[in-house]
Amino acid sequence: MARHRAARAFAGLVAFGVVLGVGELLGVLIGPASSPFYAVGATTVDRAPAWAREFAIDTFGTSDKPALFIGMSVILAVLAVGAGLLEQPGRPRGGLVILALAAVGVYAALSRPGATAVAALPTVVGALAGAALLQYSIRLLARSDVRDGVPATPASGWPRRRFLTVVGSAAAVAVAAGATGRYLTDRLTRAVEDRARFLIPRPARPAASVPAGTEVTVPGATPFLTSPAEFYRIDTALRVPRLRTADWRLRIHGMVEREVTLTWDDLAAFEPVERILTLTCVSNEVGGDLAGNARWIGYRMSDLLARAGVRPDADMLLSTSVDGFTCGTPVDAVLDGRDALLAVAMNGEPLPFEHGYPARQVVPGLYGYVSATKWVVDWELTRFDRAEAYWTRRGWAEKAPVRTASRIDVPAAFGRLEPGPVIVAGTAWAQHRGIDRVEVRVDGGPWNDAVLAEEYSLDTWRQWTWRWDATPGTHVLEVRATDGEGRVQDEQRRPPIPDGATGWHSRTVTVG
Ligand SMILES: Nc1nc2c(c(=O)[nH]1)N[C@H]1C(S)=C(S)[C@@H](COP(=O)(O)O)O[C@H]1N2
Ligand SMILES: [Mo]
Repeated sequence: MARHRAARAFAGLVAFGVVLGVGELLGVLIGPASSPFYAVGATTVDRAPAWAREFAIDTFGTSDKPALFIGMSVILAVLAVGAGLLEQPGRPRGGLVILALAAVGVYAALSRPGATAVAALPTVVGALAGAALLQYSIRLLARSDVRDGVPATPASGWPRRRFLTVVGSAAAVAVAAGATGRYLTDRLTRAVEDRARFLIPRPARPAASVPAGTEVTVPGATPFLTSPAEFYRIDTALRVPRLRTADWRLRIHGMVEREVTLTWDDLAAFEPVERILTLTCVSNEVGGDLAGNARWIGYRMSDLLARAGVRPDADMLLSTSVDGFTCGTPVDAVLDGRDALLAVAMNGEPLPFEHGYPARQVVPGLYGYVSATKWVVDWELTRFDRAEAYWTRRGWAEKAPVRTASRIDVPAAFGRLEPGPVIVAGTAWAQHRGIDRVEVRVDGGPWNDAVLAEEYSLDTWRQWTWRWDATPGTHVLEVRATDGEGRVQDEQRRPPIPDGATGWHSRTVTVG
């Protein structure tokens, strides 16, 4: 049995494929969160320490999920090859590897939000099928070596052919089961059709128009409105939830006068509004691009909450998404008259699935992790001294107003410029306080006032330009903003954890 290394490795890979494929297909019946691959990935994301999340976002950005999937696949492939090489007729040591991993899968599936005992089933059935296949195929391989006590000759090739047929068909079945599982999960939810038929509510008045001069016209500058393709995406969802409006509910409960559950049709009773609002992520590094500005249509969160009647001693709105993510927003911020929205449309379209279809929150002035729950289905009125939200439990601040930030977008980093006049351009934000001043300096020299673009509102970012007479040499450009309350952006360099990065953005350019 020292022979056939490649064949045994292949048998191991196929056995693992069977575990995952069968798990995926059974997951259709029991719920997509019960498929072992998904459950382990999602639990990894939820259990990851804060530094790991920052590392993933810094390294892979919005591709952090594909990166996790690839990482998991590589680890599984190595283990699968190992299991294949370990397995022996009558001694299913590879099968034990499969069962040990299945225990991890079962644990993960059972710890998904709302999981019941049946969530273990896809993993258990898949693992038994995989382990059985591995033992059977290794026996076939052994028989191709020795038949009736006589060493194999080329003539005794039938068990080997049998091995190839069995393992080959199992591979095909595993791939088909996995693909069918994924396809059915998407089809059964019918969310794509639902979104295609979605009727965007029409606000009586559109958002205030964007005055000329809000957007700077320098090539390479950040557009005032972010296109959906450019809008950053940050969330913990390994599979984007696919929720139909017909299945959507918003349950408002906890410290309220009367509990209410709103259906999608109930929303029609509320007044739709349209607003342009800038959303930013606490994980954004100084100079980073985890910020976007969009045109949102939705309902005032305060209108919806009035239905339930918020009791005066509640200070936290704990919102939960359909996949179990939670967010704690100060009740004050939702009720103080700012445009805190339950948004249902973004840039004239139903929300993209990745951005929260069919409904998500947008609250000006607060980082996304404490305010912007996507796929939101539950609002509990509670208190900060009683409840803790997803990221707070993982070491992030319980409250997180957006910090004043500014960024140089043009010229590009480490660009080469001609001496003479150069337009430096960028953006700055301090949502709900506004930007009153932006200054730029060169090589640590005196600060120069940048020209501010037109202010759209306190809740949106503000573009700026500054004309620089560039002289030959290598130079460092730095920027800082002052918010609408007269406070200058914090110079001290701090990492995003626990409540947002601080420090001035700088860019090095070479002239001449
Ligand atoms: N359900 C859910 N909502 C969520 C998150 C999440 O992980 N799950 N992440 C939040 C964070 S950290 C941010 S910054 C914003 C990002 O919104 P976007 O992906 O639409 O840009 O969504 C927030 N809402
Ligand atoms: Mo975020």
